[in-house]
Amino acid sequence: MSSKLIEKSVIADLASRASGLDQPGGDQRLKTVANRLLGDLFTAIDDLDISMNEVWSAVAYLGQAARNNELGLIAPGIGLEHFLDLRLDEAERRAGLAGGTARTIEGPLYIAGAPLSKGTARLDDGSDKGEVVFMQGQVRDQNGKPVADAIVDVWHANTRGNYSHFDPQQAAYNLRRRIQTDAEGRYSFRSIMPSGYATPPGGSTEQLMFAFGRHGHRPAHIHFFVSAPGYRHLTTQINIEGDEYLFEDFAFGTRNDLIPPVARVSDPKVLAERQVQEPFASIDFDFVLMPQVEGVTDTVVERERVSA
Ligand code: MBD
Ligand code: FE
Repeated sequence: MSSKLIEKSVIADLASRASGLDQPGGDQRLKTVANRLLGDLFTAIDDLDISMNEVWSAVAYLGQAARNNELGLIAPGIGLEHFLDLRLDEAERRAGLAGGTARTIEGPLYIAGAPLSKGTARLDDGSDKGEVVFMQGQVRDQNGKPVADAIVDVWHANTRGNYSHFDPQQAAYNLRRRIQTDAEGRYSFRSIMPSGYATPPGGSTEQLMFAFGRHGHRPAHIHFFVSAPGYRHLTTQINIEGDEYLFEDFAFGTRNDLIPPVARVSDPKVLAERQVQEPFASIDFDFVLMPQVEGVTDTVVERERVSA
C-alpha cells in the first residue's frame, strides 16, 4: 500500500470519537491527551505506511514487555524519563530556580522505606567483596547554608550490577539506606563500589535496544533522593568516573556535573582509622537543594514503585 491514504479530517474525527471527545463523561484531561496521541499515531501509520503486521507485532511486544515487568525499564531506554527531566529543568530555569545539584532520572529500581540512620551508615552487609567506597559530603541551600536533618535516601547496585529486592541473592535493603544529615548538614556512608547495570538478557528492553542497534548498559552509578522540609525534592545520581559506559548510558542519565572524582586512599593510618584492610575509594559530593516555591511544578514524582 502507498502512504498518505487518509484525509486529515478523517483521522481527526476518528481520534476524537475514539477518545470520547464527543461524549460528556469521563476524564477530560485523559481525553485531551488520548485524542492527541491517537491522532499522531494514526498520522504516523499513514505517513510511514506502517503495515498491519507491524502494528500487531508492536501490540504483542508491549504485551510481552508488560508481562516481563519491563515497561519501567523501556521508559528510560527510549529517553522518555530523561525527556521529562529536560522539561522540568527548563520549567525551573524559567521560574528562576536554576542552580542546585543537577537532577537525573530515578529509574525503576527504588524501594521505599530503607533503614534510617543519623549522619552515617554502612550500606553493604559485607557479603560482596567489592572495592570499599566511602562517600561523604554536605547538603546545603543555594546560599551555602547547611541543611540539617535532610534525608539522603541512597541506593545502588552490587558488584554484579544487581539491586536488592529485585535480586533474590541479596538481603532486604542491601545497598539501600536513608541517612539523616547532622547539624552541619553532613552525611557519610561506607559501601562497596557498584558495577554498571545491564538490561535483563533476553528481555524486552534488550530486544528493543538491539533492534535499534544500541545496547542496554548503564555506567556504574549511585542513586539519591535528597529531601528536607522547605526545599524542592532532588532526584539524582552520581556516575563513577572511568566507566566504559560513562557517556554511553542507555538510559541517558549521565550529566557532567554528576561525575565526582574518585580518590584512592592507601595511607595505612587512614585505613586503620576506617577499619579497612585494603586501600579504598573515596568520593566527596555535596548536594545543593533549591527552596520550595509556590506555583512551580513539584519535583516529588508519584509513580508506581515496588515496596518491600
Ligand atoms: C538502573 O539501575 C537505572 O538506574 C535505570 C535508570 C534504568 C535501569 C537500571
Ligand atoms: Fe540504577
